[in-house]
Amino acid sequence: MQPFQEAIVKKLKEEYHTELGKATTKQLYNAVSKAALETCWDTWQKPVTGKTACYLSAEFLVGRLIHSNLLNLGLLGETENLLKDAGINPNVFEDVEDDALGNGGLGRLAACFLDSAATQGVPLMGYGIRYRYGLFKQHFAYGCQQEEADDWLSWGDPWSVRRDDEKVRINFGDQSVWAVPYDMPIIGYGGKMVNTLRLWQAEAIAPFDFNLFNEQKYNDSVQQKNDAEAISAVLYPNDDTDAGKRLRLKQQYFFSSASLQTIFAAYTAKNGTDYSKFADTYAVQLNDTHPTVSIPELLRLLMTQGHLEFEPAFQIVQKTFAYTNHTIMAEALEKWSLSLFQSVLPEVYPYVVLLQNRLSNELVKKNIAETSKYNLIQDGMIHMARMAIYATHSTNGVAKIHTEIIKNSALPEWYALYPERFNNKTNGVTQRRWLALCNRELAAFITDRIGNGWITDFAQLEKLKPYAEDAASRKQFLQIKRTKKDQLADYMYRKDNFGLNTGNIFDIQVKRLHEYKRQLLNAFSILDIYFGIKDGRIKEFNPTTFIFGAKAAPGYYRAKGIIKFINEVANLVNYDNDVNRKMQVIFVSNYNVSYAEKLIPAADLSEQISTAGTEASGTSNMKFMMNGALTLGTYDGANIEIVQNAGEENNYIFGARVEDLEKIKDSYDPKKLYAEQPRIKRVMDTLIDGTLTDGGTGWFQELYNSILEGASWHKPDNYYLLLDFLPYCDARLQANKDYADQDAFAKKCLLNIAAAGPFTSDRTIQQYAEEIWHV
Ligand code: OAK
Repeated sequence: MQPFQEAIVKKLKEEYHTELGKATTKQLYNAVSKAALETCWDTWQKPVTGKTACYLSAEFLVGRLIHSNLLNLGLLGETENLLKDAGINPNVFEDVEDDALGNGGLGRLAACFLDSAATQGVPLMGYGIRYRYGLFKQHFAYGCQQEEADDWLSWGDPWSVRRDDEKVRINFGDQSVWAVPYDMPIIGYGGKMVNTLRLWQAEAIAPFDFNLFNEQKYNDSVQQKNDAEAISAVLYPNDDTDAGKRLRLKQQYFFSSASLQTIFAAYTAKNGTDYSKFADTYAVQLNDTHPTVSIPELLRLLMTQGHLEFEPAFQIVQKTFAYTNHTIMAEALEKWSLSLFQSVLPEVYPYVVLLQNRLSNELVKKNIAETSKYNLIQDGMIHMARMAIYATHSTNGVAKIHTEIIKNSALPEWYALYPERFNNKTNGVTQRRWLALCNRELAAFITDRIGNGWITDFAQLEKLKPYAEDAASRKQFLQIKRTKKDQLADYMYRKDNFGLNTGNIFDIQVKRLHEYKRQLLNAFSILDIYFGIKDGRIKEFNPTTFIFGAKAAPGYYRAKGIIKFINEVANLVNYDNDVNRKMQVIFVSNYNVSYAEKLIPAADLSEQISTAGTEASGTSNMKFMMNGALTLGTYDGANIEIVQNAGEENNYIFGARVEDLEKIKDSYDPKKLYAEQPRIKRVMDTLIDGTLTDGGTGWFQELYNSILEGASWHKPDNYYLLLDFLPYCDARLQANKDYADQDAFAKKCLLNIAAAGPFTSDRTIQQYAEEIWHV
């Protein structure tokens, strides 16, 4: 046995009094994880020298850690061999639930960044919240989403180390709590660097009141404990929108203050009260506006504990912080009511006023009289994005088009004021998880041809380009795709009890459910194909499985209606013997990181169909690309950069562009399209003519109205589904037709993989490190 294998056996014996053949999955998981953690403990504990970057984020969607950590430590093979030799399925850990401490794109990006930084030797610390319950688990009842708590701790938490000695006190207007850190190792590939993700847990200062207990006031006796623990109890399930709730503001201040207090104390312990080097010691990146209250918090620390005047404190703050914007959706630009902010954070509010005063002076000096779009405090609200732009040295978007939209249409007044602050950092994803780990067959295929340097230097993928011309490589690629479809079929059968037709084209849209992402457009187009096949309008059609995966925010009425609609479309299609040899529609339940790791490698077509100008970047588009799926998408977010690099001719781009929408937005009339295009009318009418049923809820009628009539808060068809409908159907049918020549299709796939080099988060992190953090 290898030393690591022995260490696992020893752990099982010492911690659980058991052995390999007898241990439960949970025991195995904990023993392997703890043994692995010990192998990198010393590296982890080495103090960081030089400047440290800190990534503050309300979400870190790390996904299951055991496989990625073993891969990065070079221990995956040994572990799997040990399991196999003991007669244990090496996939046992697939039953271990994900820790889902994030909603979607923003949280998963944070996790990719941590992996990339540790791999490239960038000292990057993550700071966030240790939610007791992560994103809800989803299942369907009669096609409707039902939510259930995500009790991720039931599997144990072997990758975290509780640090009682580093807890800090957090003061709100109406309560004080402890923030207790749980540290997780972030192991770089090769194990040379181990960074830290520190997640804060809220706990009561005095967990129990004995006097109240003696008076038999049992609920009151634990009131303080419950109120404290509520702060880190649950992840808000809203993606891209903000609820504006008191507890949410408490969460934000809770982890922001805990993180800044720690950073501030560490600096002071090392350098005393000379704060002139603070911004050369720490760079702090704000992952969207959720941690923006860190700005007045650092001002407060510098001025009260550091005894600085406001102006020098402001200079340090501005040099330290940088801000990333992840959406231009108006409803996601965070605002807090002044009265709420003052009551929750009375000690912080004065520093917001100081910031506002400084801004006001500056606007006067610059002769800007119209200040309503700049004021941090305006009409009884505090505008967090404005604060984040004003008090930092860098504001970045996450794809080229997104950054341009920020500068020219979302926040042009700020761009006019500080053009030098705005910059782009196109997102990326880690190829360790999203290729090496989730698609080992394709990884081996690539390594066989160009060596394994791509694992840490993704630009090397370019060397794969000549193999697109190689018939044997194309054939082998297609075989791998088929293997991944078969593996997905097994997994899906276990999770959802669906039987997949693995000979079909796999056309996949997986992402949070949102109107702007247009899952409804996808469903409409599926119905159009369905009717087309039934009516004989579509004669040749390569059998296709259409797969959806998406969670809707529990309070998002329309999104839930769209889920129900797609499930009804699935029933219609799958039970219709006229078409179900040609098409299959599937909505997987509880789509999450682990499901994504199975779905993405099996895809032929990657659905990226958001309305132009709405998806800031998208990151699944990159994961699909590196797994050899072709993008069927709009000119939006990072799709643009993807197809520019891989060749538009090797992907399927359709629909109105931002410039087109700009021109027609005032005259757009979806009713006209509905009246003039029978195919549009036909699919729209399924919402109201009884073809499909919403169970008497009124959901479908409301969706129908939202498109043709609009609503009090938006114009009809504000995401232009009907405008893009026919071009989308055309592009989709073209892709379907092209698939008939599988060899030619495989060539396009290989060209996409070979062009995926820029979309690694290693590149993104390098750019943040060089251009923003200077580490
Ligand atoms: C979530 C909450 C508030 C604001 C933004 C988000 C979010 O997840 N945005 C997403 O961020 C991803 C990473 O940058 C992008 O790829 C997505 O396009 C964007 O919607």
